[in-house]
Amino acid sequence: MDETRLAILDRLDAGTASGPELAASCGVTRAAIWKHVQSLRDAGFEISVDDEGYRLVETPEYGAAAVILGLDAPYEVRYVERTESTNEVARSLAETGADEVVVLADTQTAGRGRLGRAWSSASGGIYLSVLVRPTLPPGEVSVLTLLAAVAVAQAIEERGGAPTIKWPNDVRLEGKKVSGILTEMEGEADRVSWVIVGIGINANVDSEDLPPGGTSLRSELETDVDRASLVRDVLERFYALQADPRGGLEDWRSRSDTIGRTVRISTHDSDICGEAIDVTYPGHLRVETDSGMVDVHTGDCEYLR
Ligand code: BT5
Repeated sequence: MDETRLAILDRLDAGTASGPELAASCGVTRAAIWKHVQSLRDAGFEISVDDEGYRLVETPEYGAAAVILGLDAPYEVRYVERTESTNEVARSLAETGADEVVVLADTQTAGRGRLGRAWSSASGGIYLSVLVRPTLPPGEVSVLTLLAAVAVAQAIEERGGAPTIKWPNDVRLEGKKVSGILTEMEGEADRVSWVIVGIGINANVDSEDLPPGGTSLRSELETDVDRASLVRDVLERFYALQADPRGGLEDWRSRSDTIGRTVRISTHDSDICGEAIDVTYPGHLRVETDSGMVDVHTGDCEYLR
């Protein structure tokens, strides 16, 4: 959002302010303030004006403006009410050279899971894709999936839930999937060009409308969540966790419901069965099998016990 508009919102968030006061603090004319206030109204902010000045009456419930207000991470946020897949929108932005952009949607018409699977994306959920250009080597990009899962889990904890994480990408409540992550990347053998971390969270949707094994925050917390605040929280945590990915892995381990389980991991060419012992950097599952220790890079994990 335009810097002046953000400054006006910040100031009005603290209380009523007169036109001259806003003009002085933003370094623009009163006429310019008036124009910015009109644009903010167009973006969904209800701003009243009387003898004392401008007053912020209501902020939009959801969308870019609602998320960006008070966001403590350097992302640009773009909102589309409805799109095929936020990962696809982010991909087109990546191709134009964009960086640190978040694409957010209220609903997706062709939401994607891994390996071409579908992601159910009813209105009321959270569907976002973070486009980043990390300095990580390509082989370490998978850690971003784990950090995103930690960010989502921590944000749910903040709202009273007790989530666990199933390797590699499921955040669960009561053993049911409440969030999934799809990380896509482009680069060369030794250099990452861009990474898109797509995060779906079943927020204010009914669990009956989800595929079997899924649940929602509405169903588990028995209340609707403020989606804008939840998105902000996830983005801030995801950004902060990237400063210390190995430390983030520790946060992942402490929430894991995979470590210690007997698992079957289906990879593209084989099934690996054994006991999940640990997750090692950048996110490989270490499995003790009958024929020795195996570090699995990716696959679908099924709990046998
Ligand atoms: C995932 O795949 O869990 C990754 C989901 C990523 C979704 C986000 S939304 C924003 C961004 N844009 C996109 O288009 N995608 C990303 P996977 O591990 O393959 O799990 C997919 C499986 O989970 C499906 O085959 C279903 O069984 C189940 N599933 C589908 N939709 C679900 C939902 N909303 N909640 C819980 N489970 C679901």
